[in-house]
Amino acid sequence: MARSTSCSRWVPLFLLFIARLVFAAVEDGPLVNGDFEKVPSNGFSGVGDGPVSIPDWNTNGTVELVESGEKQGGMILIVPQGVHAVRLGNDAEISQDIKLEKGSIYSVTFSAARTCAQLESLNVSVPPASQTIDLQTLYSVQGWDSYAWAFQADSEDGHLVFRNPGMEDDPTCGPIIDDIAIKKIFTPDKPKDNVVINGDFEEGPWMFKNGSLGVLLPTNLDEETSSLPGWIVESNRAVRYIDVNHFSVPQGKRAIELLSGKEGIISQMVETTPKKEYSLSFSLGHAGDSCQLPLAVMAFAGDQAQNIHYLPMANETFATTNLTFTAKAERTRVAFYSVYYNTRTDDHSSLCGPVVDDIRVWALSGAKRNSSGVLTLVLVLLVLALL
Ligand SMILES: *[C@@H]1O[C@H](CO)[C@@H](O)[C@H](O)[C@H]1NC(C)=O
Ligand SMILES: *[C@@H]1O[C@H](CO)[C@@H](O)[C@H](O)[C@H]1NC(C)=O
Ligand SMILES: *[C@@H]1O[C@H](CO)[C@@H](O)[C@H](O)[C@H]1NC(C)=O
Ligand SMILES: *[C@@H]1O[C@H](CO)[C@@H](O)[C@H](O)[C@H]1NC(C)=O
Ligand SMILES: *[C@@H]1O[C@H](CO)[C@@H](O)[C@H](O)[C@H]1NC(C)=O
Ligand SMILES: *[C@@H]1O[C@H](CO)[C@@H](O)[C@H](O)[C@H]1NC(C)=O
Ligand SMILES: [Ca+2]
Repeated sequence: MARSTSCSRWVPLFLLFIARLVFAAVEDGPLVNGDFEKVPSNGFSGVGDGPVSIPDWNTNGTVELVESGEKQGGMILIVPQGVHAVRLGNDAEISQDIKLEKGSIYSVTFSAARTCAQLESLNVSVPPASQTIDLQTLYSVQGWDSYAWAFQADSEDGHLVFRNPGMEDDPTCGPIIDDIAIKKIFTPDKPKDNVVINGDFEEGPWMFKNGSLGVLLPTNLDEETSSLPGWIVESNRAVRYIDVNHFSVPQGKRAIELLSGKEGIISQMVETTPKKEYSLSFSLGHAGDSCQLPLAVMAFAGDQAQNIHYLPMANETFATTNLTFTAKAERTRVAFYSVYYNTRTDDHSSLCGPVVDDIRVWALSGAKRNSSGVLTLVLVLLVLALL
């Protein structure tokens, strides 16, 4: 009797364990065969001769595995990492099922290269969410870049799809994709004495340890569904998320490098009290990527806009700047863009720019004095009432 009771107590636990096994959401990091290096059933030998089946991926349309060094029409194909990558022909797609936590925000990181010199783009989706990422702008001279796209999981059963929406005359054109990873994004709590969320940029998309180009964050106007929690990229060009392993970062492990002048804007609406005076402070520096000087940002806080130059100093890679503003509303826009359109001194074509990090906004003590004044008044009134 006692035996069966203890047994029946264990059964639900066991079922729960099984359920957890079955519904275990995808882990942060590379997707299964996300680098396309897994050997197909008939080997890599057929690579270059047209469509092959790709382990762990579903395909539709002309999907090819390509090999680094492979030539096509006199052009050497670019493989971002390792030896193999995948190319999507006209209207072709690859997809993979992923288990998700319903309601959570995820960010997908992937590398992409365009092949023929024309408009190329990629439609990345986890239906019903989707975004078309424009591959027209080459941000780095290597010919490929990493991008991040965020979505909110609509159900536990996600279906990640990369589709080439293009319809080119030359069907061998079409983007190359490689190194696909995913990360569940969490929004950090609002810090004390600072109304900026994720102002240190430590929370963001998956980055490969050896991904030396950083990760581009394309336009994203939805602050609820952002690879960079708290922030939106409100311009039509991307900004670059950089890490301390490959770039100079002012604070912690990660920061933002602003690219493309006015065409790369990050912003956040922060909570403020109207008429209160605030200070905005941030670190401004260089990424250590031989970016052509001068470096400067335009910083906005409410109706204040200030052009701030980075002055290279002996052995520092950044300087801390602050400006004060008076809030006009309960939400104040804080935004940054690069004043100049910078490129690297070594190749004169890779885009680069100033680095911003450690962004803080806090109410100045003057305003606190005002509230303590109110407190004193209340105390005086209380004392008077008691008398
Ligand atoms: C492949 O794509 C075509 C055109 O988009 C579509 O009609 C077809 O249903 C797809 N096939 C599969 C197996 O998804
Ligand atoms: C991208 O793909 C999704 C899912 O297939 C589709 O719903 C969406 O309309 C596509 N977007 C564009 C711009 O083609
Ligand atoms: C990057 O790391 C992956 C996995 O850790 C490895 O397979 C790949 O060869 C590395 N690439 C470079 C360029 O170091
Ligand atoms: C910067 O310079 C100062 C004085 O010249 C020196 O004490 C300090 O160690 C240097 N810091 C770094 C990071 O090199
Ligand atoms: C703001 O910067 C000025 C000099 O740039 C400095 O004197 C001042 O202490 C700073 N204020 C705060 C609150 O950091
Ligand atoms: C303090 O309050 C007074 C009256 O409400 C206002 O005029 C003043 O601007 C406030 N000072 C600050 C620093 O907000
Ligand atoms: Ca940081």
